[in-house]
Amino acid sequence: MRLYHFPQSGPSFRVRIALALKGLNYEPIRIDLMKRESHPEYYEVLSPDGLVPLLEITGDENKEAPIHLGQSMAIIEFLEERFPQQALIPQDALHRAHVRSLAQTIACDLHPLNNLRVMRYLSRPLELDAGTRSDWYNHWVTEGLKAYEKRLDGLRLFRKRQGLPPSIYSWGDRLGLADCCLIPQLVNAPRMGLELTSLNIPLTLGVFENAMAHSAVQASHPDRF
Ligand SMILES: N[C@@H](CCC(=O)N[C@@H](CS)C(=O)NCC(=O)O)C(=O)O
Repeated sequence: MRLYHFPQSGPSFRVRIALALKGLNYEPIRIDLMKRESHPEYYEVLSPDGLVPLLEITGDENKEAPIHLGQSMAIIEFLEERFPQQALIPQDALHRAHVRSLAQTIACDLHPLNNLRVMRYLSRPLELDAGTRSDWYNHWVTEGLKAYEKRLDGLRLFRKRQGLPPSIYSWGDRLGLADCCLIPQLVNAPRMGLELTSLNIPLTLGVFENAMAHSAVQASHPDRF
C-alpha cells in the first residue's frame, strides 16, 4: 500500500496511526500542500477533491490497476474491515456508536472548519488578518475539544454504570478510531498559539498523554516524516 499524505495534515496523521496500530507496512508519498504545482499527477489524476490523504492499494490487494481511496474515515473503516487485527472499533453496537460519535466530533464538526483551504479562503478573498484567522481557528478547536471532553465525561459515567474499568484512551484500554482523530488535532492545535492546558479538558489531555507514549502514535508523528 502507498499513502499519499502531508506530515502535518490531521487526516493524514489519522490514517498513519491506524496503519501503525494494525502493524501494516506502507510506502508514504509526501504531497506538499504548499507546493501543489510540484504534484500535477496527484491533483489532476489521483485525487478528485485535491485533498490528502489518499490510500493506494496495490500488489496482493488487487491484481489489476491500483485502487485509490480518499477520505480518512473511509480509509480507516476499510483498513478495519480488511485487516481486523488490533480492532479500532469495539464489537458492541452501542460502544461502537459511542466511539464513532467521539471520532465525528473531531472529523465532522471540528476539522472541516479549520482545514487549509478554509483558512486560505479566510485570507483571500475574505481578507481576514492573521489575528482574526487565528481567533477563528482557536474558537472552533476550543468548541470541538470541549464537546469531546463532555462526551468523555459522559462515557466515564456510562462505563461505571456498566461495570467497565475507567478508560486509558478515549474508549477502553486500546487506542482506536476516536484516538486516531483526536491525537492529530491536539498535536496541531498549538501551531496557532492555542494553549491546551487553558481549556479545562482534563480527561482529553489525560488521553493525549497516554496516547503520546504509544509506539504507534510516535511512529506516525509528523516529525517522523
Ligand atoms: N474529510 C477529509 C479532509 C481531508 C483534508 O481536509 N485534507 C487537507 C489537509 S488537512 C487538505 O488536503 N487540504 C488541501 C487544501 O486545503 O488545499 C478527510 O478526512 O480525509
